[in-house]
Amino acid sequence: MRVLLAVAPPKQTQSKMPDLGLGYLATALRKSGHQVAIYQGETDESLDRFLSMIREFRPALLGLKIFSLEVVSARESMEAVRTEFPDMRQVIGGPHVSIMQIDEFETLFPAMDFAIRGEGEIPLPMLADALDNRASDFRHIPGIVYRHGESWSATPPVRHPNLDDFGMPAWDLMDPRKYTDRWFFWNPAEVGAPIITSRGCPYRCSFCAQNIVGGKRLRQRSLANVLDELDLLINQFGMTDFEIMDDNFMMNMDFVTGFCRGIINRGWKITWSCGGSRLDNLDLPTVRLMEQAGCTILSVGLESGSQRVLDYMCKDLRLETVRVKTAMITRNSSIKIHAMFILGYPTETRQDILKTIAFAKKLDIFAATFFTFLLLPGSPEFARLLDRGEITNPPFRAIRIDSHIYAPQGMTLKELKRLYHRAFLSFYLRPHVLWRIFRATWHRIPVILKNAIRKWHF
Ligand code: B12
Ligand code: SF4
Repeated sequence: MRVLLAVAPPKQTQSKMPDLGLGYLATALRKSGHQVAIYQGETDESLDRFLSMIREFRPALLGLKIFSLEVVSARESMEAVRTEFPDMRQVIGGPHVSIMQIDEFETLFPAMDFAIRGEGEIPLPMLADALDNRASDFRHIPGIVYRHGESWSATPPVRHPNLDDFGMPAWDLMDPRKYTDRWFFWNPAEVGAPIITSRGCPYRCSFCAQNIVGGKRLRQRSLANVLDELDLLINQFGMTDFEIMDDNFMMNMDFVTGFCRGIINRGWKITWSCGGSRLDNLDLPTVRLMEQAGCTILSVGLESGSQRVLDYMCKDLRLETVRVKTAMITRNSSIKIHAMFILGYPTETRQDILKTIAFAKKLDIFAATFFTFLLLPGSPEFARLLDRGEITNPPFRAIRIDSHIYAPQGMTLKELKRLYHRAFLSFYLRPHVLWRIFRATWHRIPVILKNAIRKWHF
């Protein structure tokens, strides 16, 4: 059967890189003999363009990936598809779908036929096979939500223990050379490919929904399997830069050292950055090895400069550890640290936020990004606020990647926004910081401008 896997044309957010989840699903579907295309809308792409892609490819099944930020655009796209192609079956999946309760499906996504919660590599091909065979019983498919008479039924999701069995994402369907809008804008490489070496994370940070999506147990791909994927991306697509998208790449240090040695031993002249990592386990010899293997950027969630708030977040992190590890990396290597902080977390006071800003400025780091707490379902904190009656339904229409929608009790949104702007301005408007950012980015200015003009134009 022909299956189109897509992220609905996002009006709010942007997919800046090939979507690994869709790539893995495409591989799984192909293994079962299905024909697959991937459509990844960008902010500048409209519903019309999405519909014309569907007209052209004529899928029998449309699979949509939904983040909480994209609930509204996904619903609108699904309704438009239902109107124009009433016979096309629609299945939804992805982070938001994985955390939905069964009674929410009908109201949030009335145009859907099926949903799959959790990992889709096993259930999605089973669903496509069942539809090919005109089956009407879906009980054998794990993680599926399907209509059963007048109501919806669901089966429990699965997490497959051996990630190597999934093979590699279908790179031929999402050529990484076409994605020039880098996540780290100061990244020296013009293009790069994301890879994910593990799924799951045993930590329990209260703002994070990953435990529900990837699970609490770390599942690691084998080193050979990961290095084979790098080999393919280097030799078939000419990639020389990679973004590791694991939740927590530094969890299994044996894997990290094996990964670095694998790169060095093969003589690959590549660079790579790490999208999510904790620094707790990192020591100096490993930092040096990582630098030698091409690591350029480490992005770390430091979240707060107040130990009380870190503890409230269940971050399991000491401020002293952060100071020591960031200094160790910056003083002994060329690896740039990008730190992420959350401002306006529940229970936070103005003093806590000021502590975070001061802490960020004192650290030995290259860049910082400040977010205000984004109310996204799936995290323990979201559930806690609902329980306490502090929030009601998620304000999906209001949520944007850069929106400020929640302020802790005792603080107004206006005040929080002021502190947010102050955080950025006081961090970046320092001569030595401006100079080092300029030095790292000047050669990318044409690409940054080109991307900005393209977005502004649409
Ligand atoms: C890499 C990553 C990113 C990347 C790339 C995102 C992308 N295009 O996939 C970037 C950096 C762009 C990003 C951005 C953001 N992310 Co992010 N991201 C991740 C991360 C760490 C890994 C994603 C990944 O590759 N997983 C591995 C693949 C294999 O899994 P997957 O993509 O989820 O796909 C599987 C299933 O979901 C399912 N599936 C997926 N799609 C479909 C479709 C169908 C039809 C079916 C049947 C099944 C199915 O099957 C797939 C294969 O198993 C996850 C954490 C996690 N472990 O999932 C957070 C995560 C997905 N991100 C999250 C968030 C909050 C964000 C941001 C809002 C952060 C921010 N404030 O900027 C933005 C918004 C993104 C957006 N478009 O809206 C949350 C999502 C919470 C939610 N309720 O939606 C997560 C869960 C982490 C968290 N903190 O809780 N992210
Ligand atoms: S924020 Fe990072 S360390 Fe914490 S639970 Fe989520 S993935 Fe794990």
